[in-house]
Amino acid sequence: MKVPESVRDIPREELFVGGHGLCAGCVAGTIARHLVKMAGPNTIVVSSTSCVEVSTAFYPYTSWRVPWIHVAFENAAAVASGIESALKVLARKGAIDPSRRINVVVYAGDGGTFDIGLQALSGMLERGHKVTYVVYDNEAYMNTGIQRSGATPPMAWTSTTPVGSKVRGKEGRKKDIVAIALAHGIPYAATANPAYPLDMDAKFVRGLSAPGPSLVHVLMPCTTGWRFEPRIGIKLARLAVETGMWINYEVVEGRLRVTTKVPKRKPVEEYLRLQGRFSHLTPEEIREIQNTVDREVDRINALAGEIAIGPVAR
Ligand SMILES: Cc1ncc(C[n+]2csc(CCOP(=O)(O)OP(=O)(O)O)c2C)c(N)n1
Ligand code: SF4
Repeated sequence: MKVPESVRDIPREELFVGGHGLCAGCVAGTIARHLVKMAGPNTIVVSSTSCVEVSTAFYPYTSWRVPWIHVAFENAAAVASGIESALKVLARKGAIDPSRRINVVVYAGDGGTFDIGLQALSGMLERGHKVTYVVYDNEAYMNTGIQRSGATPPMAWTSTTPVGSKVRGKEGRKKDIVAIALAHGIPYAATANPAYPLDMDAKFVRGLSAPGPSLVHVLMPCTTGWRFEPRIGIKLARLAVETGMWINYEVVEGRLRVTTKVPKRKPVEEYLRLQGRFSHLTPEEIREIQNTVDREVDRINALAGEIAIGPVAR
């Protein structure tokens, strides 16, 4: 597996194909397509119940041209652990060629990862299974009607965080899933963003090549839940990075490196104003979000040991 340096290094073979039922403009399909391109045909994908699960595998059809298994909402990492262990046993018993490399990958939503699947994920990371866990983060439980998850950002509207004069959308912060994963001492964790496909694909390869468990946390703009025009999904993903709402970084053996540097940031308002889920925000509330982002940028810069993300250019 080669870390891609240009678009020419991205394999042409399509292992995730169209004809699925994801919404027009859904970026989850784009991420899945890149993930299996990088992993290649010798890959087993595990997906818990989510938009991707229900939309890409309605019997008797499937978009996956690699072995794929649907599991319950809460246990994708446990099933992936079992598959990885079974492959080891089969190799030891000579039932499969021990030199054959087979990737085990989880592709799951934020609800199935940050919340209900968290204990299965923790067990998998703690036991050290060589599995690459990719979470596509659309910041809510979209498949069942846009309920808030532990990944929903502060003040976002969801169907369970309604907006009124007292409650202003989601209360509290977004869980830091990469920090949670790193607390298990895993060799590789990263954040990625589909507007930067080469960077994202390189992280998939590094995760797959890591000597133990790895986690890649990918931002996934959702036209239906975030309430934006389907054609601007990738534009929004890029704006998330340009405003500092999302920072692309990786942590290899405990060392953090920012992979998409942003010398001058755009104000968060440019990102928020394009999404219906934030349309209720007052200028004061937008300033509050800006302050939170500024603090997070300072924290990541400190961990990176450089000013990788610069100040807001006004
Ligand atoms: C134990 C259990 N509780 C609830 C559900 C209903 N359910 C199915 S998918 C889903 C939401 C999935 O959210 P997420 O993982 O964020 O993926 P997305 O739908 O956003 O792609 C829920 C609540 C379920 N299938 N099993
Ligand atoms: S609801 Fe969102 S995540 Fe689900 S298929 Fe539609 S755009 Fe994709």
